[in-house]
Amino acid sequence: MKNLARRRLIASGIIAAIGATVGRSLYHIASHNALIPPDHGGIFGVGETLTYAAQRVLAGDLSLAREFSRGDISRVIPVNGPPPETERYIRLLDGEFRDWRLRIDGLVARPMSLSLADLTGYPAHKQITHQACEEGWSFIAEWTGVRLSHVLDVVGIDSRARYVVFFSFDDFWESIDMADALHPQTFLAYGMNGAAVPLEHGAPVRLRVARQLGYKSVKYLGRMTVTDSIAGFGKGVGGINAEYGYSWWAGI
Ligand SMILES: Nc1nc2c(c(=O)[nH]1)N[C@H]1C(S)=C(S)[C@@H](COP(=O)(O)O)O[C@H]1N2
Ligand SMILES: [Mo]
Repeated sequence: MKNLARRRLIASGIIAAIGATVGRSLYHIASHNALIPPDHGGIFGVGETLTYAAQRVLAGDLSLAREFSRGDISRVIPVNGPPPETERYIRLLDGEFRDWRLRIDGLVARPMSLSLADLTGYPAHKQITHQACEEGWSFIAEWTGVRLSHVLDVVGIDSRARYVVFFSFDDFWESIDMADALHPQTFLAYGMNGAAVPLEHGAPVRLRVARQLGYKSVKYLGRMTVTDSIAGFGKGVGGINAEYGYSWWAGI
């Protein structure tokens, strides 16, 4: 009896503490734990911060996106936009991407330019995940690639690192925080459904961020940089999509 009563008291105390924390000062926690998203200043600013901070505090960094089986792979796969039309990209394509390199710089111990052979030489992983576009369509595909966390280990990230920013050959760019960058389902994908990533899906290498909407999965990667602040990139809101008013943190 006594024990049960005490346990109840402890439990209600904990619940009250959680309630007070979530209700009164999630914003406070957010600002003290680097949980303010880069697009917090816009009209949805407070909402963006609360969504992002609540997700990071309550769900943790390691929640997994659902993985599917081969039988679930979509037969029709939509494409978003044409491949890059720049001279540089067309030259790389003509050379079957032999001269393609992924440049990695910023807050890293060893800046590098990795070739496709470098990437395919690292431990390969597969995932069958769902990719959803903010416009309403989606598909399930099997992706093969190297975990971004492995590549970040190779280059050696600085303790000040807070974001990884990705740049493509078509002037598309996006960034993710370290929780997503180091997440086991965040991939640099060079294979799709058992073949090389098709041209229109981001050849030769695209990012896959399984826990966020499709627009975070940057295609036609050319460079990534590790940084402690994205204030200096574009309009400072963390990506081309956030510049157009979409959420920087696009968790699903
Ligand atoms: N470089 C680049 N990456 C991009 C895009 C783009 O236009 N350029 N579109 C994004 C959007 S809005 C979506 S929904 C997905 C679509 O991926 P898919 O074309 O393989 O279906 O890619 C994302 N990555
Ligand atoms: Mo999209």
